[in-house]
Amino acid sequence: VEASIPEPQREAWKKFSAQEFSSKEEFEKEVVRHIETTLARSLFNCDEAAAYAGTALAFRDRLVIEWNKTQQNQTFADPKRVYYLSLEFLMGRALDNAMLNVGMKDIAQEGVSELGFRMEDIISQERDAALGNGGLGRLAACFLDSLATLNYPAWGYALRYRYGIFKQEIIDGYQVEIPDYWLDFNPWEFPRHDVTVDIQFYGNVRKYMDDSGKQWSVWENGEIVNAVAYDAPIPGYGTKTTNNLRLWSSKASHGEFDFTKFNSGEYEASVADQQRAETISAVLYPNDSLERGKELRLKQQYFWCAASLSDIVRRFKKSKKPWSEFPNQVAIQLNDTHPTLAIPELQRILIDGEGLDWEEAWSIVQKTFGYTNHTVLPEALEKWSVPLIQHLLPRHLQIIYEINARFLQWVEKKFPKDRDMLASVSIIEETQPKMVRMAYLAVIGSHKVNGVAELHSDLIKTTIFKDFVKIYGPDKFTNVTNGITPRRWLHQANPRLSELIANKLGGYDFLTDLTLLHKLENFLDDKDFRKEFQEIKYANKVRLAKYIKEAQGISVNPASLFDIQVKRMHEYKRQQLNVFGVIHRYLQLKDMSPEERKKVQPRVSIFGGKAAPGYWMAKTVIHLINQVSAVVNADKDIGDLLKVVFLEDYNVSKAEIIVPASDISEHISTAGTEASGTSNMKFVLNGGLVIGTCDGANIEITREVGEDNIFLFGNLAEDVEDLRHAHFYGGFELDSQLQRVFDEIRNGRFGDAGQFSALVNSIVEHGDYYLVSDDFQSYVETQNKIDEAYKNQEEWLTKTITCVARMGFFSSDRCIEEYAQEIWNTEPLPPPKENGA
Ligand code: GL2
Repeated sequence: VEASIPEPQREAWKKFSAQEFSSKEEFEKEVVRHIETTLARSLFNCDEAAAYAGTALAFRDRLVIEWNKTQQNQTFADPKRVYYLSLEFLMGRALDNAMLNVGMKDIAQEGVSELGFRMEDIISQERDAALGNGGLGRLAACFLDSLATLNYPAWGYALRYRYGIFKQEIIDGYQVEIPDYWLDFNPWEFPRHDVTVDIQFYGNVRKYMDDSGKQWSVWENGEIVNAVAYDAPIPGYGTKTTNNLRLWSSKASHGEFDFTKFNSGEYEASVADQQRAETISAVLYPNDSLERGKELRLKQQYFWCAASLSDIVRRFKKSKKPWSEFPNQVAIQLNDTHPTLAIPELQRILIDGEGLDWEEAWSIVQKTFGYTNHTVLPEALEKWSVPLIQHLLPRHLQIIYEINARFLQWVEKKFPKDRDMLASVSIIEETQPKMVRMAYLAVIGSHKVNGVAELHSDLIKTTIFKDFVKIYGPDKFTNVTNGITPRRWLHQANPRLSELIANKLGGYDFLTDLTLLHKLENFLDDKDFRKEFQEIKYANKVRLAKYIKEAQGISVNPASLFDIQVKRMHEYKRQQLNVFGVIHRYLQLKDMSPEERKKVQPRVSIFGGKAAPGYWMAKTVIHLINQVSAVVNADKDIGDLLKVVFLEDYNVSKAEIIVPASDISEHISTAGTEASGTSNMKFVLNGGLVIGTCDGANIEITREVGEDNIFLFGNLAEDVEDLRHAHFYGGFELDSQLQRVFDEIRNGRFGDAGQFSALVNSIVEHGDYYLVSDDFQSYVETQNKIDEAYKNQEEWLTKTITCVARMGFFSSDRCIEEYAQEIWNTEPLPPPKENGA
């Protein structure tokens, strides 16, 4: 308020307030101005990087103007806000998205061309904002796009990692990790040096009684680290709403370094303190669906939760509303268990800071939080050791124990004398050392818990949270099937298809109401439409083929069937099943006569994905794929009949080239292991068919597109336990085709066999946990069906168009509406109508 300009001077402000460019000429003027003044370059030394910077800064100005207005409007209206807490936001590039969302790409395209550049070249100068591992982080990014597009007052909160997910290089067939220092030039972020929070670690808890006899706890003598906010604007599509993504960066609390220490000769110590503080937000943990229990990770989690909550509470307090109103003003969604410490942290703020009594505070906490579970994999369920939390966050441990004690007392009343029940739902696992089960704390501290696809949401109710369903009843648990934003994953990645659809449906309304796609079924017999649809797919394959040539030096024929599996490398996702299938195909081709080979459908098998640096088995699969690629691609007998490609460094911007180019994509996880999957949705929306297991969102994709339009195979989730049991106790007969694949691997046909023995043995000797051998035969048969189906190009085309038409359900806009209604109880706040608009 103090910084507000007094009324008499406001006239000048209004008169000179920043304006948005609205024509090509104004755009060019802004670009040139930024290049000449912000960057201090000129037409004599303007390379593509500078042209990107100028264009980005011109668009940034536009976003900032709308961003300020949105924030002012929200401050004024003070509606209930949504806060999405996610340790990962896999945003990808921002410029193209900004241009399309504000609807100025055409103008910009002409503008940059008049200035001597091509838009594609400029766009590709941008580095991905890669603050995430995979599906979970990309989902958060899609949600931000939908929240802004639907005008929800919403904030994302995360960490400003100095290093995002590593860059992957393949050297001699092996993955090598290169650090991703992405902040060299990032025009999209705004440091808010005035928005800082002191975050405490370690120390001890002291209890005292005040004059009125009230008991207080103070957490003191800790180490303080500073959280500094960095904000990035999130523009909605077709609306002026521009939301905020706030990233926290860690800094030593005493600034650069401690001058007392420095002056007393402890130069190194003072610098070391500073570095230790900065380490907290230095790096994204590169594990997908895996927790490793490192102290620094727990520090990251608390640092981010505490900074975000302090910010949220500060904003709420400005409204001067009573605390009982907090859950009517604030909805906090926990993206997985990573932000679970926000639960005891809010309880701590309310009781230790604001003096509320326990029950009142706890009821506010429970009403405020919602928790999304993203996995049932045991290795991904977070547990932190009690001694570690005791050391790092002593007050939080007390609060967690108190939450648990009160919860167990309540359970005891409902289920008297049921010791097993108490042990099974206790937040504390009685192991040595004791562990805090974060998922249980998240369930107990939230009013709703959701899974991310129907099967997954059912599974959590019958497995990991079974007892909680008994305790709370089924209504606490719900499903919100994942979705994707059609802006990035159709309009931006596949502009020609988006335009074709717009021509047929009479405009781009489908981008904000994806169910309108169903009208495409009316054009199934429209010859021109079909032809153009097919041409676009072909052009997208040509584009990918060109990229493969440039990036990997491999020539592939775009007329082949493009079979793509791109996602994180993980045993449960079963890239090994795919590569064994490729080897099998290769061996069959080798067996054939030249006449027989003529009948074969040529295929390109494309893989891509990163393995966690410490995940040895996943790295072995990458190595095997690369070895197979080398052997097959060099085999003169085979030629174009089979090509195998491992695309290096799969990320969001590469996905935008890869996804529109598939004929078939693979989503072949062991049934019951992939919570949802979201790339399956992206591929189908772009006119590719799916080979998949009955897992995650594949099941709902099948419901929507029809069984005839998807290639399902493999065992069902309900059979997995028995099959595993059978492997464990009975051993098994290996399918002869898979046996042959293993024989060829073992005899060194794909390089040093010793490298792959653990991989093969995991199946033949160690119980085949992911049931590769059980599903191999039906996988191979299904791939053969695909070859046959692909030969009938007209029918194939009908299938692909039908699939696109039936993908309306999978928009992330639908997800956000479901969250808003069933979990957050929030309303949109559309931007005010402007004068003359
Ligand atoms: C994941 C699931 O594995 C994936 O199936 C799901 O689509 C996404 C988003 O809900 O979440 N869970 C998880 O821990 N990671 C995922 O990608 N890393």
